[in-house]
Amino acid sequence: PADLPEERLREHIAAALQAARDRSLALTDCVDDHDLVAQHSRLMSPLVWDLAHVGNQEELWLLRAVGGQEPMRPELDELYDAFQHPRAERPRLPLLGPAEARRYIAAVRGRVWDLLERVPLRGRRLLEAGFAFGMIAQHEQQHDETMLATHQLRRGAPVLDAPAPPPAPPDAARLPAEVLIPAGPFTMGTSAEPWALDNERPAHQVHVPAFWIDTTPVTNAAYQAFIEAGGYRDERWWSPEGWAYRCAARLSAPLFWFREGGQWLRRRFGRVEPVPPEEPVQHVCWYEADAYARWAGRRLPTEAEWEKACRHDPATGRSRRFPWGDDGPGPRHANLGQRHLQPAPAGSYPDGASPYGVRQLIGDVWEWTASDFTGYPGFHAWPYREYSEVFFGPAYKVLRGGSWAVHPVACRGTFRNWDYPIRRQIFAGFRTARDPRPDEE
Ligand code: AVJ
Ligand code: FE
Repeated sequence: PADLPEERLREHIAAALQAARDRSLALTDCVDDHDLVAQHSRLMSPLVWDLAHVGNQEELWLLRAVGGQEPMRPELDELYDAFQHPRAERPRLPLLGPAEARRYIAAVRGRVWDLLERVPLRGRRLLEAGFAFGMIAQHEQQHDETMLATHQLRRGAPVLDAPAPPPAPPDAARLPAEVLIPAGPFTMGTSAEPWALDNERPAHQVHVPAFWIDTTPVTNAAYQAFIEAGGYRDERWWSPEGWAYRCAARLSAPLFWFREGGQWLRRRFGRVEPVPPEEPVQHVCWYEADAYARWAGRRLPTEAEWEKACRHDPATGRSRRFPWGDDGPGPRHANLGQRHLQPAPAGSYPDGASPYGVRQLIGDVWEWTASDFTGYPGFHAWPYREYSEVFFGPAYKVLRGGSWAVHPVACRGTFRNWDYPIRRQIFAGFRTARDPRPDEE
C-alpha cells in the first residue's frame, strides 16, 4: 500500500474489506441461528458476538475516528467491548440477534464505502497509506480465524469443507532436519510496512548468537513419538508450571486427538479421521511444545531467532517482508487464507523457503516461541493501548508465522500473535531450535 497511487490504494482497501466480509458471512451463514447464539466453548464468544463486534470496531475506527460521524447505536459499544465482558459471559448479554447483527454490520459497511470514496488517504496519521482501513480489515480477518476456532469446537454435522493440501514435494524426505543460522545482527520488526500494527514497530538491530532451527514444523509423527515415549507422564520434560497444568488439566495428547483400536484419530470440523503423520502438529499449548522440545534435547526458538530465520537475507544483510522475498504470499509460497482446513505436510512449499532453507515459516501453523510478549525498544502504543500494550508481560507467549486459517492481509514476517501458555484451541504448533555445540560454531 505504501507506494500505490491513491486510486489503486482505494481499490486495494476495498478488496481487503470485501474479502474479510465475504469470509465473516461465509462462516456465519453456514450454521443456523441456534448455532450462532450458542456457547460452543467457554473459551469462545458466540459467533454472533464476533459478527457484531467486527462491525462495531469498524464503526468506532472508520466512521467515528476517521469520518467524525456520530454513533449509530451508542448502546452497542459496551456490549461489544472485549474488555467489558469476558468471552464466557457473552452468551448471556442482550446481544443483537443474528438478523439484527447482519443488518447492523451491513449499515456500517454502507457508510464506510461512502467514506472511502471521499476521504484523503494520506497526510493524517490514522489515514497514512489507508492505515485505519488496513487495521480494520486485519481485525475482521483475525476474528474470522477466531470464529474458525469456534467452529472446530462446535459439535454437530460438518458445515465447512475445503480440498486437502497437495502432498509434500519429492525433496521433503531428503531435507536436512535443521539448519544453522550463523551469529550476527539482523533487523527485527519494521518501520516501513504501512499496515504493520504497533507491536511490530519500530525496526531495530538485534544481535543473535548462532543457533540451529528445524527446517519444518514438528510433525504429528514426531509428536506421537513423544507421547509413546511417555512424555506426558515424565515430569523431567516439563517446566514446573507446565507440569502443574498438565496434571490439573489431565493433558495426554493434543486437543481433538483420541485413541481407538491402537490408532490415533482426531476430530476436525465435525469429521473424524486418522491423524496424518506428516502434517505439522497443531492444538498443542506452549507447555506441551516446551516439554516436547526438552524431551528432544532441544528448546523453543526465541522470537528474535524465529524472525531472523524467517527474514534475514545473508546476501544483502537486509530483512525481507516474507521468507521468499518482498512480494505478498501466493498459493505456491504458503498455506494461508483457509484454502485448506488443515496444515500442509512438512516440507511443502519449497518456493516459500527462507534464504537459509527454512520452510513453512509462514502459514500452516502458528509457531510458539520461547519469548514473552513485550514491546520492542522504542515501542509506543498506537492507535490504542488495548490492541497490544495491555498484554505485555510474562503472562503471554508470542506466536509467529500465521496458520492455514490466517488471511494474507494479517500475515507478514514481522506479525506477532500472543496467547496464554495453556491455550490449545488456536491453530498453533511449533518448531524447535538448539545452541551449536563447540565444534559447530
Ligand atoms: C492478536 C489474536 C491475540 O484475538 O485477542 C482481535 C486480535 N484484538 N480484536 C485477539 C484482536 C482485538 C487478538 N490476537
Ligand atoms: Fe476484536
